[in-house]
Amino acid sequence: MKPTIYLFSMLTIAFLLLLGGIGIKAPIANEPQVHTVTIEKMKFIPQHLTVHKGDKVIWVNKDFILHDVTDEKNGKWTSKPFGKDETWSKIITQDEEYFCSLHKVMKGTIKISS
Ligand SMILES: [Cu+2]
Repeated sequence: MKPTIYLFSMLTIAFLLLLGGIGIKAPIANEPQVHTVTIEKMKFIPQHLTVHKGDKVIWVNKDFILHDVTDEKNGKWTSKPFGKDETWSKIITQDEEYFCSLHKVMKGTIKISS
């Protein structure tokens, strides 16, 4: 290999590595976030949550009794009951109003921020 070709190859590789490095470190603007709602003392905390479309919400049950997370408007989705220290998650693509179908006073909302 001629020295000039060798040098050019090394520079190209270095440049590609640099690009790769930048690519890994650069924050991805629309990377989905994960939000946690704690279920404690018969409440969803926070009760009202704002997320970006495509974010994931994880509900964590800290009570000793079973709870669920159910679509309040038309019952389109439900977590089914889950117990202490168990979790359930959902990808949020629209505004949601939910409740615990076992304890209907427990309510929460999720709003998509624009
Ligand atoms: Cu409940």
